[in-house]
Amino acid sequence: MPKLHDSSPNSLVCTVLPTFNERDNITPLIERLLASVPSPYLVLVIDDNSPDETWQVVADLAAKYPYAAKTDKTTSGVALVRRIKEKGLTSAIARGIREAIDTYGASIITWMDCDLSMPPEDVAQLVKAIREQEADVAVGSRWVDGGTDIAHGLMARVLSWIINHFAMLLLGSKVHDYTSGFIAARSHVLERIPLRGDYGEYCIDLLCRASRLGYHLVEVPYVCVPRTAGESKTGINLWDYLSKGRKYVSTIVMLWLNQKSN
Ligand SMILES: Nc1nc2c(ncn2[C@@H]2O[C@H](COP(=O)(O)OP(=O)(O)OP(=O)(O)O)[C@@H](O)[C@H]2O)c(=O)[nH]1
Ligand SMILES: [Mg+2]
Repeated sequence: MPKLHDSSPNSLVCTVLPTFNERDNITPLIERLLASVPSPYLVLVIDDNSPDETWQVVADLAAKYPYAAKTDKTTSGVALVRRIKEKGLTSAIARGIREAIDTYGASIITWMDCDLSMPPEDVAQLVKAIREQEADVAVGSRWVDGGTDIAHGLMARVLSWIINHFAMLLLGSKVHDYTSGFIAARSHVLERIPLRGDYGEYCIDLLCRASRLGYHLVEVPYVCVPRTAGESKTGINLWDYLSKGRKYVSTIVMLWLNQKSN
């Protein structure tokens, strides 16, 4: 499929939505995305056969808003990948990136949590940062002016502060929210830097490697708000946070030790 220049307003933007048991969040999330991100635009859900049948809700939305790029280049729509045998956040996003590029020819790819903690309307701001500030990667950031986190308690915010300051100390302070998970990037950047890891540590790894390769990273502030439906996959107690935090710390240390890693 021919690729239009990344910055062209006619080039395809694709938002990859990794879902596991997000039945009550997915419809408002997708409808708010479709209402706020300019066409041509594709919402691509990668669901890991959720027991709550999120995939069925998405299949209905894909029938209601079909993505018809082959016949109409100005269209917006929804598509679904239902994975039966695979599971995991990073591999789900990676699958979405691959489909977005290979199947649909997207030139800008974004992704986010599907718990409505990241305001869907802010995706348009990330895309704008890529198109208008000529960024290669736009990072939704809680920890720059205008951003904050009102979703998490003190313990989670303190741990996030410690991990992000540790990352800035060892990996550089071009980014203040290494664990954001709310990203837009040009496709060629993602083709060059495949995601690595199991969970949120892929984000630290991606942002560090993109920065080391000289890509232009910009941060766009966003306010992280509480999930109102469904359950957190990270959990809420100290043990859950420490077990995820341990992977984040080891990722930072490995990247620091392998300064030339990319
Ligand atoms: N496809 C897929 N998606 C997943 C998997 N695990 C988590 N997700 C999705 O990844 C996103 C992040 O999960 P959340 O439950 O928000 O967890 P979190 O952001 O780490 O934790 P909170 O800070 O409590 O929100 C959500 O959209 C989940 O549905 C998985 O194994 N497969
Ligand atoms: Mg979340």
